[in-house]
Amino acid sequence: MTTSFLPLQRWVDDVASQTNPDSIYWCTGSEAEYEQLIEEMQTSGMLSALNQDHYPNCYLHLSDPTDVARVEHLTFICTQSEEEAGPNNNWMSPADGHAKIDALFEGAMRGRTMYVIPYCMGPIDSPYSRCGVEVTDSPYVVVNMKLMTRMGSAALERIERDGRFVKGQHSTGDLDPERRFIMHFPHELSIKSIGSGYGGNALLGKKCHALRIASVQAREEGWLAEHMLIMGLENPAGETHYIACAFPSACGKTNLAMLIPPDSLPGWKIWTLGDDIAWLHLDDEGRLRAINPESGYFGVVPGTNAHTNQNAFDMITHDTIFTNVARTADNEPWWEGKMVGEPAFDWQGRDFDPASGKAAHPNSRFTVAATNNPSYSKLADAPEGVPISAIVFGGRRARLAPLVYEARNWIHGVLVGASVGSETTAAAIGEVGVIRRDPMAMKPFCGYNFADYWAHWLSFPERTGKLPKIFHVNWFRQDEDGNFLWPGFGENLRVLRWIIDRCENRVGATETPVGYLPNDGDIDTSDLDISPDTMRALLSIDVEHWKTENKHFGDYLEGFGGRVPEALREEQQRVAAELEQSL
Ligand code: OXD
Ligand code: MN
Repeated sequence: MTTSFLPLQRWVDDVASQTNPDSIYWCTGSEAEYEQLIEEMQTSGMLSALNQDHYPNCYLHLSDPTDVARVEHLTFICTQSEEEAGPNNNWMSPADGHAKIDALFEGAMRGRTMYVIPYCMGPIDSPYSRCGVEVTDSPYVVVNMKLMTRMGSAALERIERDGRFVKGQHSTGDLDPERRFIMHFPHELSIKSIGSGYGGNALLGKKCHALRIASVQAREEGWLAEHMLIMGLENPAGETHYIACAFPSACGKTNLAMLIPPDSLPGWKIWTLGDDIAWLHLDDEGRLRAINPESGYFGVVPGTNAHTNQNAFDMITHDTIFTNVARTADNEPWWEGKMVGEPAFDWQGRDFDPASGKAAHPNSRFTVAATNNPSYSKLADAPEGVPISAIVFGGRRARLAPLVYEARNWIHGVLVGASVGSETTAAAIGEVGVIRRDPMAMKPFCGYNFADYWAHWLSFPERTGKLPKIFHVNWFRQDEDGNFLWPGFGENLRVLRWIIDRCENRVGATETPVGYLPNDGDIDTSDLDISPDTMRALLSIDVEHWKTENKHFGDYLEGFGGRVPEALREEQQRVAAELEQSL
């Protein structure tokens, strides 16, 4: 297969003459192709089969030990002016970016096959979907892209029809962290990534295209590309509400998206549309609708068990690619928090020795098609997406944020989203457990200046009066001894239920300077071992702490200079003044 679409053919030829692969293979996306690649990778040692009796069609890939997470310090946005990329991004000029990375691509695919992967982010027949083509020398990338996106012939046909696509050029290079870069050229609709085979750096449809490049396109075209899960909540009367939730990496988005209702909430059902990315558009009636551009999950494995996420636990027992997990003596995948079995070999393939650290890498992953998920919603394939009733922000905050609160209006909601902060996790290289600011959970993923991004968010009320309400949740609040106050997981549905009740005006709330809080008793705690005092602690606001936080956020805004939208500054100052008065 090649293409009749000349700009694509020319680009593929150009990449080939720069990188010198031994051969070029155009991916069709067929099952036979997937099986063939899996076979070849087992022969080359890139994959090994796991216990096929208990984990049919499951395979393990162990990556280079220096290549286990996204590398934000090596990720660049290349635009003419540095201001356009903003203080939230690493910047390089397009000329410098191309020159630096092109030198590394010279001859990089020698001795390898170059795979051409046409893919479509979103349902093939959706007007909201966008296509791309990734060329890569990694068969691991091809099989992951097959699980994560709609890739192959149908995507190529759409590209030939649309006449446009995002160009993604990837090579694992020599995996030397000194020669690793992920560069984005938003105005050329292109991405170049070299030196890493790891998920977010190498599966270019995901963070690079569906967030960094798409966020720029979304601003130009009037929509939003967000780091959000999409889920449907069906109540016992059969009404379904859809919500989109943004949390920083590894804060439980996958678990929330697949939540299993607790026994105490009979008749409720949860439907998963996506666990990581949402593209949000206004429809003809002015309602915000969401599609998930992906069609699979690249989830964090450690901590997945029958209690935390039964759906994920079941879904990864077949047709799954594991990366950097440990293995048991009978060749089953194993990870910390699995609760069954024990490790015999660690994530580097060595005999497991607790003295050498964890058995599975903390950022080990599963890649699996979304249709494997028992709570998969067929509407994930609906070209028109689903209407969104609420947007929910959240983070890991031991002390500050209450279990849930509602923003007063859209502008306040933008402030709530912009001030999201969270303790860092293993999803990116760097220190774990320190608080970092992660506006809208997009710090690593917004392809342009945050100040312009907030202005874009703030422009939505000019276009419609039907925007969803905005909320903030915190499942991670702790007491003085570091114990979590809220049980989390399935019980989070109790909080989501309050959110839906607020959207339907079925329940009141208490107004505070930081937003609306649930009234005593409005979050159903029946059958939960949680005292009224603990509930009060979970919903309390420490005014002094909030004043400090608000001030820090004001200082943070200063870093964006005169570009910060006035409405956002005013909102931050309004909250500051009200906190002052509330003493
Ligand atoms: C992810 C991330 O992999 O956010 O989804 O790091
Ligand atoms: Mn993510």
